[in-house]
Amino acid sequence: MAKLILYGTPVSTYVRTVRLLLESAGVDYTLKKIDIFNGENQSAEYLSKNPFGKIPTLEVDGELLYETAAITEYLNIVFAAHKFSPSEPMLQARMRQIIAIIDSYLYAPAIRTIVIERLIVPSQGGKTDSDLVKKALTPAQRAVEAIESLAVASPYLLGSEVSIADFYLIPIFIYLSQTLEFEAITVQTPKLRSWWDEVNQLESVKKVSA
Ligand SMILES: N[C@@H](CCC(=O)N[C@@H](CS)C(=O)NCC(=O)O)C(=O)O
Repeated sequence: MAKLILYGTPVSTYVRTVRLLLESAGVDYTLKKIDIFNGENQSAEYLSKNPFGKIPTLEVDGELLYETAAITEYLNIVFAAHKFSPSEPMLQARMRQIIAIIDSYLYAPAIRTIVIERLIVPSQGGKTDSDLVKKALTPAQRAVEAIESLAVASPYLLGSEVSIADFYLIPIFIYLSQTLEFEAITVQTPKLRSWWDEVNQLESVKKVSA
């Protein structure tokens, strides 16, 4: 069995995406902490693994792989026999489309602005910038509503089987659901609300959130 080392901060949404896949596939791995809050991700040592200083990075038997989409695709093929990706071409394209929407349009307003301003800044003694949060609301709503229009969400985003798209959206909802804005962001997305009620009960979700 390959030796897997996952570098990252356990609270990171992208690290959680990879961990959800690893846990769901029952694969053994070591999580090596790289702290993005104290700048460890910008150290020369970490930049030699990932020149962008982003987490996660996966090491497979000494070989380094970064970018969550590449990591999840590799793990899904090698350790899960494609289980977390639909075989029907349009559904597979929908999975990639949802992932791209999360990367390009949801992560920034939802995590970098709303979650950071509402949860992280106050936890460090700072004051939420309400104007920033207000500006992020419409783009976050637009992205969540786009995902709603593509999703089956019964019980998983693409239907009866859990996929990499779920592993991307779950970590975002773990945090968004703790913000005051969650109600407004999901008011037009009833399917995603019931999806969230189901998936947040999964053992793998409880494990990566701990
Ligand atoms: N495109 C990267 C994005 C990863 C990413 O943005 N990770 C965040 C944590 S969730 C990070 O490394 N933040 C630290 C920073 O930007 O300095 C991927 O898909 O892996």
